[in-house]
Amino acid sequence: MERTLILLKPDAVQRRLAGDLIAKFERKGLRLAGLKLIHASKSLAEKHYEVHKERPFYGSLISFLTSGPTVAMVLEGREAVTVARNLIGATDGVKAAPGTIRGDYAISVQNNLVHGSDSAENAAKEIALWFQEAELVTFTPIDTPWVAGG
Ligand code: DAT
Ligand code: MG
Repeated sequence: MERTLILLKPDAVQRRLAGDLIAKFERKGLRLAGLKLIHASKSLAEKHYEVHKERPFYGSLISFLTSGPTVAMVLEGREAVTVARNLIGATDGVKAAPGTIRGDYAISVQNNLVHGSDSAENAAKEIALWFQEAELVTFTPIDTPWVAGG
């Protein structure tokens, strides 16, 4: 089973979409392993987006991620990274396919509501950045045989 880090970024919380977006991931069959509301510090945001440090939009991206509370989640399931990225859609809301979160709710590139880890390796790093080990819970939902199949 794989884990991924999902952030419902400040635009999602401000627009009161957090509940709807959590539901989309749950409905697909991913299970929550961690969940909290957190107002990211500058240092946390900078570490999270460190890979984009040299990009022209980096400053604006950090201001955005620190502008209000974020819902941080760890989701678990079969190929959780790929499953979540497919649900989230392309980076630019204009290009994201209808049916995806960004395709249905976003028209911006920066204010695109959700972050999802792009590999299992980056997921492990990002989870360690946003969560303490003690904040993560592993359990087996009772419908697992029905959801995960054979
Ligand atoms: P994603 O969030 O789809 O993984 P990314 O890792 O390439 O996209 O970029 C991280 C975030 O940076 C993205 O969610 C929005 C912002 N961003 C990316 N490209 C941008 C651009 N050309 N202009 C402004 N913001 C951008
Ligand atoms: Mg990315």
